[in-house]
Amino acid sequence: MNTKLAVPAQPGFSEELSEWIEAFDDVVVAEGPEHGAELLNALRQRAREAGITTASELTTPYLNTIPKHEEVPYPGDRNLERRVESLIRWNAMAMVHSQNKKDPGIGGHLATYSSLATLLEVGFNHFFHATHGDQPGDFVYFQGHASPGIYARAFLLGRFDEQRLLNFRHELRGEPGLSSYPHPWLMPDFWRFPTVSMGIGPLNAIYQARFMRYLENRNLIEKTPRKIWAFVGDGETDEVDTLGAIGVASREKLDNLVFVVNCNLQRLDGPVRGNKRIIDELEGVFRGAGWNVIKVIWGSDWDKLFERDHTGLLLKRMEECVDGDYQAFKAKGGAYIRKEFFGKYPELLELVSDMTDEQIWTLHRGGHDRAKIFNAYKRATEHKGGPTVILAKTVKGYGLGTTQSRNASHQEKKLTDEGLTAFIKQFNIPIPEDLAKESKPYRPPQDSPEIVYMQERRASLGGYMPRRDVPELNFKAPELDYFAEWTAGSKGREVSTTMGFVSILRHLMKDPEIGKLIVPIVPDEGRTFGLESAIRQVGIYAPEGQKYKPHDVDMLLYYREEQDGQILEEGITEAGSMASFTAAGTAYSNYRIPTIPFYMYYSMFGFQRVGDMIWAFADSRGKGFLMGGTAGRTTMLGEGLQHQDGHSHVLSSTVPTCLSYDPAYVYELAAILQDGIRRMYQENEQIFYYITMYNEDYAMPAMPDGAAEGIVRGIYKFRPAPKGKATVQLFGSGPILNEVLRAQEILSHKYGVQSDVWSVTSYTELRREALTVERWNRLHPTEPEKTPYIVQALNGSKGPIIAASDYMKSIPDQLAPWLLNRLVTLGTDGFGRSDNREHLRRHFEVDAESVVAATLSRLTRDGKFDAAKAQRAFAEMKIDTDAGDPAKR
Ligand SMILES: Cc1ncc(C[n+]2csc(CCOP(=O)(O)OP(=O)(O)O)c2C)c(N)n1
Ligand SMILES: [Mg+2]
Repeated sequence: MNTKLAVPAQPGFSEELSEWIEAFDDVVVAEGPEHGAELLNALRQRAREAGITTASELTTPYLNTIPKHEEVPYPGDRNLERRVESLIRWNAMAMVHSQNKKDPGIGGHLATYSSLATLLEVGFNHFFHATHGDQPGDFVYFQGHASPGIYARAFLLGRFDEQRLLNFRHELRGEPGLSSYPHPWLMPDFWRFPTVSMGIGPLNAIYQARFMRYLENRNLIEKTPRKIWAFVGDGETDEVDTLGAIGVASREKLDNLVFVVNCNLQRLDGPVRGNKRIIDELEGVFRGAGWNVIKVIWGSDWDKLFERDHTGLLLKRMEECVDGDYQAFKAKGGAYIRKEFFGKYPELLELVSDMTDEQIWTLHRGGHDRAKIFNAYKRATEHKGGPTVILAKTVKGYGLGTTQSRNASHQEKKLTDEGLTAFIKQFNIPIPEDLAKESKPYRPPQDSPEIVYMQERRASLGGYMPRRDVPELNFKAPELDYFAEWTAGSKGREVSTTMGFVSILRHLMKDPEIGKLIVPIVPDEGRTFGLESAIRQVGIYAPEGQKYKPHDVDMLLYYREEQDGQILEEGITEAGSMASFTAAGTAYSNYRIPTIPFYMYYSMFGFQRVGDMIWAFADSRGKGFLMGGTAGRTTMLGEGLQHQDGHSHVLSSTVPTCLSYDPAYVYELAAILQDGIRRMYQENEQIFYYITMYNEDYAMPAMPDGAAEGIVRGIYKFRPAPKGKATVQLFGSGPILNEVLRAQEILSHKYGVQSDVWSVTSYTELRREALTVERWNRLHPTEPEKTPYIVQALNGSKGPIIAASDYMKSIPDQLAPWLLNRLVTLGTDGFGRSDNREHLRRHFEVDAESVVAATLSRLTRDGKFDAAKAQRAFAEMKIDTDAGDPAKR
């Protein structure tokens, strides 16, 4: 076929089709490739109108998305920026290297940052705004393993001195250190976002972008052009968390979001997609999800080769190679590339015949080329109507000599002496060889052109980054009497703690001061928790409003979606909901708006499902309330093994800043919420709450006088023995408190045993307090001993303690060290079952009769109760003493 296009068409088309192709070629030659694209789009649209289906392509040729002729010139001083970058590279490498020399095994990474450096530098010099006027600026989620480069940059800017740099991973030596990875908990004025658990960064970034829009649409913050940048590893994209929510970003048109995937083609063990090309795969995935995709594959030095190649073979060869080949090219040098890549076709060999092996080896990938990166970032920031992903091809371990592009690159922490001296030569670091071998950090004087340039660039973008704000909140929490309606009890009406919570939440949302700050979050479980009225009250956030007429519009509680709706109805995604909770729970710092999130969810699908995100939330110094609904292994009836949660309190106890509560009554809940809002937002404590809520209805008593302190500390006496002095103490939590109260009656009336009943709202907080006191006592053996609260509370109480919980026995057992062999625990260890509460509680041995049986059994062993009577009591209560252990069934 005769064509004027440089690339010949594949042979084998019929004569008629060849004519069509020729006509197309003519259009492209005469009017340019854009016109060719327009023509195709028009044809595709026409086909659609005619009902003709064509397979649409999600991938484009293995080339840069932005063609050379559309590039704008680079605005920065390339020479100076290259020198700055080299200095950062040196210091990042030097700090990791020297730490591992003096402290073998301390770790750190060289190869991630070395692949990412230019991608970050273009951002730092030209894009990452620290502020937008008086508003906070862009947010950047850095790849966690690239932290050495971020520290090295801060060092050059004078934000850290050399000693601090050399305290990388030495955080416990009486001097300020540098944390291994981005941890706001450890460096609260530096890092904003913990990213190092792969997948959490990109997921949180998407929901951060969405939350920013939420705050704008609700007029809580100004609309600004600020962006959220997430730097993501190509290996990291295998985490479901990384790609699982990309549809949210396009659906909500988040053009404030830019992903940069650092496609260095490698992960920890080896290639990400040895047999394929990760960039093609990601292009298809993101484009399919509606993202704007910009590929930055080839550096400017390839442009000349493309210009000279009139055969189309260069692209053909590029598309024949897979990532395993590309990795080998960068590991094995120019001669190898000449032979294996260009050598496949004589025409390609000819193309590079005037280049040395060295020149071939250093042909750059797009992710190491400032101009290409700049153009991609520019397009990304100007793109309207949706998120952008930049797929940048880089070299893992770039510039690290024999460490470059090897399967083992990720784990390398040191260079050889030769490697160090080669490094200073390659990157032109002006230090003598002997200091190079000591891997001495190097910072030129503050008035050197490099540092002046860096400072000037950052000043023009509003200041240093990363940086985390720690603003004054000036927040006044409501007093307890604000919750009087709920501390007064339900006057005999049977309600659940969940219903009580929802009515408190609605009350809070109506508050003229703090109402607007409340952020209710729910993963398609609103009806489960009775949120219909709240939906009607404040609406569901929907950036496009409600474009349809809801079928239930005539009803009082219709499904109301609003552009400024307050409820984040996330759909079935606990991970997405947790990401929203994270954005809202850290807004006090990120946006200087102390939003108070309440995330209500099925307690079973919380800590065990998104526990790592909750850990990151704590690291982020997040605040707010996790409300674990449908809680309790025996209270959540009917749903069986996968739904009945009897262990989330075990998991929540592992998070240092999480305060866990298991209230029985609405007044307890009110007291905990009041105290929580006060501590987090008024006292500015860096804590958050996990509170379980149940769906069992019963009459809510009024708050006993003086109970408030005990409720928030974890225990108070709810009902003393009915007749005379108690010889037994009964502990109950959540709805099991009612079983315990029934047990108290049975024990008194039937068996003449008197007991006090205590409500234990938090075993975990009681244990933490006791541990703190115990530690103090241990460290101060000469001072008078202090007494833990649990011991003080029980002072003077008599007899064994029978503790019953809808959670595992290990929850009450947390207090065993302070209860001196008095404690007998009943809990719900084992897999759940589908049945009603009565049967479930009998099965798990936490019903009133089981509490009575446990009490009589213990008294019998203590010689305080007659054995034959105990046996009769067991029979009366139909206790099956041969039943299998529920913990093992
Ligand atoms: C959830 C999780 N799993 C595993 C790791 C351990 N890990 C750290 S870095 C890494 C490889 C990263 O590869 P990639 O995402 O491609 O980043 P690169 O370093 O290549 O830029 C792994 C497996 C982790 N940090 N988090
Ligand atoms: Mg990688």
